[in-house]
Amino acid sequence: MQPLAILLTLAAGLALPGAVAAADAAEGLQITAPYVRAVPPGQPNSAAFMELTNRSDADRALVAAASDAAAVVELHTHRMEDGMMVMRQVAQIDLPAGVPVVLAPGGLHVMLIGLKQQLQPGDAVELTLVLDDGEQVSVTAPVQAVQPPMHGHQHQH
Ligand SMILES: [Cu+2]
Repeated sequence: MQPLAILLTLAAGLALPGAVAAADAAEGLQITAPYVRAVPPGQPNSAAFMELTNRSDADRALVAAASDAAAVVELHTHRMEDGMMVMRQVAQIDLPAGVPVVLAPGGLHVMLIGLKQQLQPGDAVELTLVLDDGEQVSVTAPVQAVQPPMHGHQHQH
């Protein structure tokens, strides 16, 4: 067999089990208790929270998220800067192998910017999580009422 033919055969063999790879990713990343914060009508932004556990043997990272429910979806954290709790975009959320990572109000979250739909309790938001190895994992997050502790406003002293 010519080298090119071997390459093509390999590529065809690798391309086929796409659905299997997606299923592996779903098993590799355990998503517990996902939810999206309900917001009043007219509120442009919200956030999604969940617990992520990387069940694979390799360290992974969440590098992006997407949703049809918002114009822009970003990965955010809160941190203290000059005595103020502020929200900052992060390039990725590390998911070390076997370690639960909590996305919760006041901490890490998936920011939904420019909501395209109302988010009332009983609704649900479809999210796609993108890992650093290119795997995409879909999750359905129910909308729940949450007290907003520090999200969206800053304390000035
Ligand atoms: Cu945010």
